[in-house]
Amino acid sequence: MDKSKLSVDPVIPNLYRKAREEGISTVFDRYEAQQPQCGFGLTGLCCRHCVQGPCRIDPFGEGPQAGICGATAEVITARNLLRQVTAGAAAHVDHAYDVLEVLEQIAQGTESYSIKDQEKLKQVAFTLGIDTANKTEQEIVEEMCQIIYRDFANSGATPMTYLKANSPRERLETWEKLGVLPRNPDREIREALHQTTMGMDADPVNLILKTIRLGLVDGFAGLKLATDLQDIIFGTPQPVVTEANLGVLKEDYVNIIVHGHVPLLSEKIVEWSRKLEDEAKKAGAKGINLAGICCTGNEVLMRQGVPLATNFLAQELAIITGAVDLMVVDVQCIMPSLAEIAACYHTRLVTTMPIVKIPGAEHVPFTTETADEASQQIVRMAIESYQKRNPAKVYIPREKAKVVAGFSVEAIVKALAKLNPDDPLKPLIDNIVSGNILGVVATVGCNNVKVKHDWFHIELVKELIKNNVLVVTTGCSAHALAKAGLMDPAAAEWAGEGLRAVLTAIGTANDLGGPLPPVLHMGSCVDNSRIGDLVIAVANYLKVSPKDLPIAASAPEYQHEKALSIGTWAVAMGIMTHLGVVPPVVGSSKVTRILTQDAEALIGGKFYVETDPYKAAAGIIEHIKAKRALLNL
Ligand code: XCC
Ligand code: SF4
Repeated sequence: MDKSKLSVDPVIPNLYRKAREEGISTVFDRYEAQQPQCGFGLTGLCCRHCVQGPCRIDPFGEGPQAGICGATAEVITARNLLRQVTAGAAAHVDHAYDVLEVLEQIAQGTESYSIKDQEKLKQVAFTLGIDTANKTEQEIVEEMCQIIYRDFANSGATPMTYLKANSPRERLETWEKLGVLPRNPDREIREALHQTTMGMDADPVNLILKTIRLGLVDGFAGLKLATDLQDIIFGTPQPVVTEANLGVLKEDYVNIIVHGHVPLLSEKIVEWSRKLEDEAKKAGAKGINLAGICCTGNEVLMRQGVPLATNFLAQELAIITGAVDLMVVDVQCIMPSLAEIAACYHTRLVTTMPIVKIPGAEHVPFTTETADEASQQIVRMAIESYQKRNPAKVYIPREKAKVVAGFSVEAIVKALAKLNPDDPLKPLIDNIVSGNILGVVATVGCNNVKVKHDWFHIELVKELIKNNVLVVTTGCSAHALAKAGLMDPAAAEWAGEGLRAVLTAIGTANDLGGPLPPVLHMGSCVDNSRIGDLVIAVANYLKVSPKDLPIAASAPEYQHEKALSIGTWAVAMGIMTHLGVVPPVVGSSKVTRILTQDAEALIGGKFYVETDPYKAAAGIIEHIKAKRALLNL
């Protein structure tokens, strides 16, 4: 494959060449081998929901217009989308549930984890209506777990408590009117799978409404729940200074990469890497160097300042450096190819979860009970592995960028409070009103090999900040922007005049000796809930609905089903959500029209599909201006 087409990340071409020279194929090569990809799949017109199929609908109207059972293009595409969104929601809810179980174990006295953020505990307790006066920490945690477990046990029609407690009234009313308020999240996931089996729902509108409901399941029983509980256990992020890109690997250190999503594992690896530093030194290394890939990378970056190694699409190339002594993974976005590639080097690949095993990898079971033991074992495995590193196979790129990150809502409010201690949101709102900040856009989501790696994220964001749009970011989008230097305060130079003035004012008030970066890193993909919280806070302040704000979301290079469910949640929140990759629904013009047009009148948000970053930026800016006009700004 032509190297210049792969990525805009400067480390990729050399590593890709190294892989080729060593006879290793990567995601880029396998993508090429898949061409041309199936047009029925691309447009969502293939159904395999029963064994009479697969059935395919001819998008050009010449061949079959119905599956064997009679399902039409609109039924098949809507059903497929609902299944994808349900899978995405299931991944996040399962993630949150794992953290919930640990919170319960903390109340029961486990020694593996503890409560790090009492403040957040109280704040979440308050939202859930728990009276914290005269109660011990343990009692509060116990009561909190009971309330949350009740959501999962609820067998009736009562909407999820966690959603009700965290949503603005106007949104709740809109969702109720549409009949999309979720009940027990597990039940919604089960029902959606049932609803999409053969011979069930054949009404595309009903299927799309269910899709929105599953988006809300993700937003509140997945994202919001996971983030809140993780903050309680591991602390709420505060600004950190660190670095991003594979240049953070170090030649004379034991290099450990954490990859996956749930901080239950990665936080422990951070802890034990620090504690076992001396053992690494005894083994001849200068110490232990940790770096992160994908969202678990974001989690330990936000809370521990651990540098980012790289994002989704370059996970294999991290191993190709020959300098990774061990990569430990938990769940989600882990390419099965890693084992085969690690086998070409001294790199040890370690899986830890019962639902993620990869032939060729070593498996160290990780549970709350074994957390410390397993983490020590893994770090020691890395130290052993370091001694087997083959210097002849090592190539560590030099590139890395400075990163200022850690912008939880709490951190943003704290920074703004330096400008106005009594009314911290006011400076932000005033600057939006005055037009210094035209609007706010969240760029989120993955890399997708169909898009030149990181290119869409970076080009879109450069256009936005140039036009005074403040950008907040999470996920692999955050990695892309970090690597491109957009989280270096110096990048404020690329911002328009109004935005730059605001960033400088906040930076100066906080004694940063310069501006804030124009792109604020708000965390992992579950941390999209932080963006939701910020949106709700601003909307409440202005006494409007989130749907009225001059804001938008964008997933420029998304690939995962989780991105589809997050996007659906954002639309349900009333936010226009741009997609840079065409979703597999265009086989039905009706389904496409509902998602990209009609949805707006129903719920305030809609999807906006545009595969050109410059046109997308223009479209988003136009949307923001229209929203400003409606608010008389
Ligand atoms: Fe995975 Fe979360 Fe997508 Fe990156 S952004 S490819 S989901 S790691 Ni979440
Ligand atoms: Fe074909 Fe209908 Fe079976 Fe789908 S459910 S595979 S459209 S017969």
